[in-house]
Amino acid sequence: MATQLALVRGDITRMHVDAIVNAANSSLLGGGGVDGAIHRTGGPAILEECVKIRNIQGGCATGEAVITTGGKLPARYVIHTVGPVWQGGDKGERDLLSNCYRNTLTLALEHGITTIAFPNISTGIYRYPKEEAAAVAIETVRKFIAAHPDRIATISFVCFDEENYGLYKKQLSYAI
Ligand code: AR6
Repeated sequence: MATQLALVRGDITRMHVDAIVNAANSSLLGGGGVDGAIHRTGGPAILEECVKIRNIQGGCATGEAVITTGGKLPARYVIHTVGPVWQGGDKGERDLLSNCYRNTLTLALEHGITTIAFPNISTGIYRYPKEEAAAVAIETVRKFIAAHPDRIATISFVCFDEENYGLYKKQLSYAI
């Protein structure tokens, strides 16, 4: 069973998958954008688990990932990862964003997750240029799949805005 890459336009909180990914901040206490939408729709159980994780490890560093329940979401789990704030591109942003995708997928494998949906991490409030962010996301995911063949059934990229959707559509059509 080869891993499928899927492109979806819409709201990630509606995805019926094992896990959706949250573009969180290092406090893990919620925020705006997709983070706000996930906590609003999933309810307080998600924040309760985030607070427990904070109490154990003091939040989540940029590029790292943690897992909680999906609460009332259709998804069973939420994997929270913290993307880099764009600071011009010479502060390690590329590697940090790549770490988000790789560490999230590693955590997914550890939990037996076979269907997972990513938002366009860092491309909203954190201002990472969308075209570069899409390239990092797709390249990192493709490398992960190649290194872990047949472990994950479907990886969806969920684009909330038209611009990201168009960029992913174009970039996903290129051969590996
Ligand atoms: N479903 C899918 N994608 C969404 C949704 C949604 N419901 N809502 C927004 N997006 P952002 P960041 C897209 O700002 O840049 C928070 O306050 C949005 O169009 O959510 O990583 C956190 O707590 C954009 O393409 O995350 C952090 O403080 C993408 O999600 C900070 O924002 C990411 O935009 C993280 O900033």
